[in-house]
Amino acid sequence: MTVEKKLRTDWTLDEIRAIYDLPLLELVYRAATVHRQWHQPSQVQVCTLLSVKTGGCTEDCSYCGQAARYHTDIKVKALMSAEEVISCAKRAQEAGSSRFCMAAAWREVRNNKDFDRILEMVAGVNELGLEVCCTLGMLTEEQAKRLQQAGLYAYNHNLDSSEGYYEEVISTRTFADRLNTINHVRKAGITVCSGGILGLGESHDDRMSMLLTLATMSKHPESVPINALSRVKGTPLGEFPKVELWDMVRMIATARIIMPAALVRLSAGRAEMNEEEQGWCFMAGANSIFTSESETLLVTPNPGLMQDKKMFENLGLRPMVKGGQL
Ligand code: SAM
Ligand code: DTB
Ligand code: SF4
Repeated sequence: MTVEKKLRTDWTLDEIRAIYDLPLLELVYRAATVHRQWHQPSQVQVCTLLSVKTGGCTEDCSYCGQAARYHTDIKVKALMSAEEVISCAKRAQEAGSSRFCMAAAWREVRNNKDFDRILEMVAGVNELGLEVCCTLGMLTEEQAKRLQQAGLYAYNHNLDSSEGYYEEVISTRTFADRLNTINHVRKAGITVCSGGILGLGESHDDRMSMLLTLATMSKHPESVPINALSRVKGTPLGEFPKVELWDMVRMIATARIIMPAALVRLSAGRAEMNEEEQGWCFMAGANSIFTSESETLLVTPNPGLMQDKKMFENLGLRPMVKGGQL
């Protein structure tokens, strides 16, 4: 039987709610079915994440250990050299990664020497044959174009939460600022990576509303990271409760059903999950993870490469090759 594969960008909140509120096992079954219609379920994209500039950020994102205003133990690290970053990307590729994401603790990109160095990194990583991604804060359309010309494949810019809850979490920029940057990225012909975080004190309605914003963009983001808050001592959310597994599973499954072609990335939070828990997330339609050589995402723990290798073996998963969709 051939299944009609159609992407919808006209979802309503009620339709999303009807999916999100399904009994959990029914929801997972439906998401796993959609996953199999659109993807090879044994393939998981491995995206290596590197913090190229760490800490000292001027923003007040209340979840983030890199915001200068909170008293955390994080060590500030200036922008790395292009050589260091490119050799890290080479090692990631040798370890089976097909995508490389460079993150900087910046509010926005400025047209200066640091940006020139980022462009050099993008070109170097692209030359290796990896999908290159960056997450550098806000961008103008002009800057997005320069990144595209240097070889940037994807830009990560998360909505983080719903429009309504946004100002409870961040006061130094707006939800509209976020959407503007995403539009600049789209206009420059770069693929969009955008998702959010669970565990910021938001309601289920906020989670559905964030999914609605993503799923009604004129084009769905090509990748959707779902992060569980990684709690950092000293931040306003440092003592918040751990996100429940079933909340992650529910969010991933709903994202998979409403944005079937996207790579849904099981992002922050894996260090606090065992293999069985992560297995549920893959069953619910997650098909990408972040890995890192340093066993940290940016400043919080992430499983090591050997641990992930063992998990892939146990779950019958293999790293996706570049551009690898059905
Ligand atoms: N500074 C840039 C920005 O905020 O757009 C890029 C880097 S920033 C660390 C990238 C994303 O990581 C944030 O948008 C947020 O979704 C996620 N993130 C940051 N801290 C997190 C935490 N403690 N737990 C989970 N996700 C987090
Ligand atoms: C995303 O959605 N998650 C990554 C990446 N994009 C840049 C970052 C997660 C950060 C987790 C907390 C930390 O280590 O700072
Ligand atoms: Fe800065 Fe990004 Fe952290 Fe916000 S999430 S404080 S913008 S590094």
